[in-house]
Amino acid sequence: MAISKKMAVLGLGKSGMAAVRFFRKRGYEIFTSDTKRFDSNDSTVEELKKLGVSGEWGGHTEKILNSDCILLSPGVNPALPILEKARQRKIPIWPEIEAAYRFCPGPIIAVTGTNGKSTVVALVGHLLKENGLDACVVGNIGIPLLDEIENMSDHTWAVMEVSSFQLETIVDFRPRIASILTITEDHLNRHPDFSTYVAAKARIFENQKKDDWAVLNQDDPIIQNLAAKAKGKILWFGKKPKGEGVFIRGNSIVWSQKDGEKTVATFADFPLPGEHNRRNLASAAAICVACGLPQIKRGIENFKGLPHRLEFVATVDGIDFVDDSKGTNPDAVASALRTFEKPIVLIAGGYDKNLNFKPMVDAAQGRVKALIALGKDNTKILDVFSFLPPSCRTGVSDVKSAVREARKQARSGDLVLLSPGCASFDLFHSAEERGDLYQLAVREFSSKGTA
Ligand code: UMA
Repeated sequence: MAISKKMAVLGLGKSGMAAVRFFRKRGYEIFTSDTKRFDSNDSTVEELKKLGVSGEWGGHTEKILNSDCILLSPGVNPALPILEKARQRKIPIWPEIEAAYRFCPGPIIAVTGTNGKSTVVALVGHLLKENGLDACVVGNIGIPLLDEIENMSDHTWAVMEVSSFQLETIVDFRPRIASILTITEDHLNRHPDFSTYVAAKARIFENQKKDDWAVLNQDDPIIQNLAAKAKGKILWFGKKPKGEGVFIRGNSIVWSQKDGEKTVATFADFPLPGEHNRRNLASAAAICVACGLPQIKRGIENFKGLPHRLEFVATVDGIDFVDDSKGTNPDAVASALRTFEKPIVLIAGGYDKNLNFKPMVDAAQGRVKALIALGKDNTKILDVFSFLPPSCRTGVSDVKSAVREARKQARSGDLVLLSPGCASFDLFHSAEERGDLYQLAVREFSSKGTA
């Protein structure tokens, strides 16, 4: 199906604006719609004016139905009543990644999972480039594919992080390689239940053909169950080898096939800490194998981790401060906590996505000595950490207070870890802003001796 020339774009963040720029340049008539009330001098409005694009602010009205195709930004819930009307009128509704897929000149590697996907796509992109292939890293990591298409050729691998929000409304989106890394609870404020969330993730290989690859985590029972739906070839990765696949064996990652084993990579010089990062490298290696790179000769040692993911900030009075602001679900916090041997003062909390905190509370036992709850409403998180004495549980609603209180609880040799297990939208614009403010507060504290 060709894309219609009359398009409504819902949501004017990164994805929506990438779509507006891309399709306007190609002569499409575009109507934009956003729930936010933009000021007339807002830079988004200014850009739309320059592009000659009209729009409505403060809500999505029936005006969007006067189009032949509706493009959704990931943050827009496809269950909105106005979109139901669009479906009744048989107006196609596509996520931005569907449109991008149709214009993408090169093969797509799509990576999803509850945790690890940004690190894995960054790692795969880096390893492909270091080993002589052309690649660009795009998607939920923060760069819409539509923004990169003009820089790509048919030899460029689009290494794309895809979220459940982006996958839930795909139509023909077909990645050459689809990978699911982990599935645990997340985003239950948007998806009605866990099984709907899992079903959205599983759509990643729905349109694959028999020569495509599904690269799947063999250690995750939910992903094992989904494998029956894969239509392409399956390449397993994991810790406990069962059959053929790419597995962790001691300090190596090996590709095990019927006719023997080959070493794909070793962990010897891998700079990222933690068991979960070993799994991230194994899954990246498996994806590289599926791309036709059976041995990773370069790039492991010089991979820089991503900002706000176990990012070391400073040591102050013998206390290490670490920023894991992108740890936005309980499972991510559990992985972060298991990475360190030192006693931890944990800064956690924020916008609740209706998730069960049990994984982080289990991992916190014997590791976390004090909790600083950072959020607008700290009731739930303070409550689930009730195994700590009241003097070791403090609620705050700004980052400077969080750092100050954490410093009071910590002793030399301890570690202060910001790993919220929640979204940031109650107090911040984004997880990045939360992490940046934390790093600033730690640095101010280290220079002045006070937060
Ligand atoms: N909006 C509406 N109607 C709605 C909801 C939102 O008009 O019903 C408007 C908002 O007012 C705002 C705009 O939509 O103006 C924001 O759009 P968006 O939320 O889709 O955000 P983008 O800037 O387009 O960023 C999106 C992803 N955001 C979400 O999935 C919420 C980014 O992932 C992604 O990096 C970017 O596209 C590029 O692909 C962020 C994220 O939090 C990092 N992702 C979730 C996660 O990783 O946990 C899934």
